[in-house]
Amino acid sequence: MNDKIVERRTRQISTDNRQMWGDLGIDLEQHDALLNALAPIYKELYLSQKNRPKGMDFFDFVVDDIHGIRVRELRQHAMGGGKVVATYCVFVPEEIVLAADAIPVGLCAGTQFSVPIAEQILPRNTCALIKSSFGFKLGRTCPYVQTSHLIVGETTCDGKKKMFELLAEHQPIYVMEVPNKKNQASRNLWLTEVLAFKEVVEKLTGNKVTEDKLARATKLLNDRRRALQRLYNTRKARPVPISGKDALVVTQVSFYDDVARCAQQVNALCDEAEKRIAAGEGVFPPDTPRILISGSPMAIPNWKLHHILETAGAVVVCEESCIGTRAFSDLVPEVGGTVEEQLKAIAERYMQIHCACFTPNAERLDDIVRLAREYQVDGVVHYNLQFCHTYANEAVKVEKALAKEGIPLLRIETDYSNGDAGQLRTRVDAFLEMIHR
Ligand code: BJ8
Repeated sequence: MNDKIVERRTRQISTDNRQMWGDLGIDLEQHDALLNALAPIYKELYLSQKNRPKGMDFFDFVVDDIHGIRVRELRQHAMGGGKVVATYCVFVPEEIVLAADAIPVGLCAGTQFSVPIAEQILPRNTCALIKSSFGFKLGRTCPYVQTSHLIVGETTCDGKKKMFELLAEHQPIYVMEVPNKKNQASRNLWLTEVLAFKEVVEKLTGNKVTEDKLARATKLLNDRRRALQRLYNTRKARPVPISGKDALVVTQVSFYDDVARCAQQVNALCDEAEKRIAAGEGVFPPDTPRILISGSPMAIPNWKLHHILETAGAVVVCEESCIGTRAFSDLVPEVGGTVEEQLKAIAERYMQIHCACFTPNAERLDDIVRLAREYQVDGVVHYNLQFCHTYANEAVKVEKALAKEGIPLLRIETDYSNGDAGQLRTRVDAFLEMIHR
């Protein structure tokens, strides 16, 4: 399997995909370098794991072919007159995009590769997620960005919203205003934003968002959320049937794969994981220290912390993150009714996302404590991207909330580079030793 993947990568780079990437305006030389770097990392971090569920084959294939088939699908959709709408945040209501027959695709970038080019323009003391996203556009190395007709930004944090102003010089951008509070006035503002977004998407696509289409899109996205909820539930078992690294990549893939196909594949993986649980089988011994990671999202291919933890003798059993529980814990009520009634239900659901950009944000603290209990964790690692001030400041409250419950916490602040991997490993080792005592 491992060698086949590397072989396939080489073949793809040299054949038909290059034509497509060239047509999309991709910088082929840089792009080759990116893909050539990714394949051995995946092989080392992922394919070397023991006793992986067979259902991971699909996700291995999707990552192996990360800029291939899925981009081709989006392109075919575009060539048939369809639109592709790219997003950077779980606040953008994908129901509306799908209901207008457009395809939503999550763009959040998780690689150091695109950071240096972004630093030619953005301040270096900007979070890696913002720099990586911006660098992909500037360097023309992401076919998903190149395929999209509209990028939807949001006003969640200052770094992002100012980056979107710069990104708008390169690609059409629409920015949704996400409020900072959760009172009634903020909820009204958000509903107005959701209604306005529907108009924008209808104008872009030339398609009306109807009651039936919106209800169908809601069900489709809920099905994917239900599948991911089911997967995360299997991680509550002891021994755990799937590694944290594998669960993380499944969630990462769900941001850009076809919604229905992804739900189906996640459910197939869950069938297998549940059988493992029934048979008492797991990927790590039952007494392996169990870790909840909480904090900034880990966009693909950001696997650094999971890898360090899982090669240091722990297992990650849950991510309280937007590439984790915040993405799928809440369903949109499938209430039906008029378009306005459905949009109201959609707006309400999105306001339940407890991003650190909100103040106050006590619900996130409650979530972290609840998840720590539900997943029976031995410790929490608070993951903070450097220069992300919202999560860094909120970590103080997370620390207090966990201390009150007697749950050990390790606070990590890092970026996408590997420069601090040794130091992180030392801190993780010390944390795990402390948990063991
Ligand atoms: S809802 S977490 S996906 S904004 S890490 S860019 S906050 S400086 S990613 Fe996020 Fe939406 Fe919130 Fe979720 Fe800014 Fe912080 Fe960087 Fe961040």
